Amino acid sequence: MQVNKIEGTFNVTDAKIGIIVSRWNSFITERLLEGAVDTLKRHGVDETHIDAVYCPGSFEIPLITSKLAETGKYNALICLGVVIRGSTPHFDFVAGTASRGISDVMLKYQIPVGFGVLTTDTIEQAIERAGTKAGNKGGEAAMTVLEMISLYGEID
Ligand code: DLZ
Repeated sequence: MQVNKIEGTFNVTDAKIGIIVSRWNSFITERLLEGAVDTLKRHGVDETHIDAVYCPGSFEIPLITSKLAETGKYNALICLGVVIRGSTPHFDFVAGTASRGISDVMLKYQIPVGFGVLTTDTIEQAIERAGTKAGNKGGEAAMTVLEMISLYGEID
């Protein structure tokens, strides 16, 4: 194929990253944070260039993400939370507000935002996605923002 291929790399070592961490289900969100930070460090991001900002629950993630984006200090943001259907009667409101709000911030401020908010039926499924048998979604969100920072820089 003769197309001009434009794609990102994972080589953005000078990046400054803000991570928004929901304290609800914190024993899981802390594992997501470890996964995200570990992935960023493995790809050369200096730990001192990573800020972790804690908010009460996933419902509050969009507001804090928006505030951090507004500062202009970060190359990318990563949102980490856990919303469990079985234990959250208003699952759809919390999960829907978080996902819609996060994507709104991404588009409004033109900044890559990694979506590391788990939405699961059970707590076991959440644990599986936070560093046990289904990988670590915090780490995956970190990989995504590294690629997106690079890709975004390729497009003028
Ligand atoms: C209230 C609540 C409930 C029941 N469940 C969750 C959840 O599973 N995951 C989560 O991140 N947050 C939950 N919250 C808290 C809300 O996100 C929010 O912090 C409160 O409703 C206060 O605005």
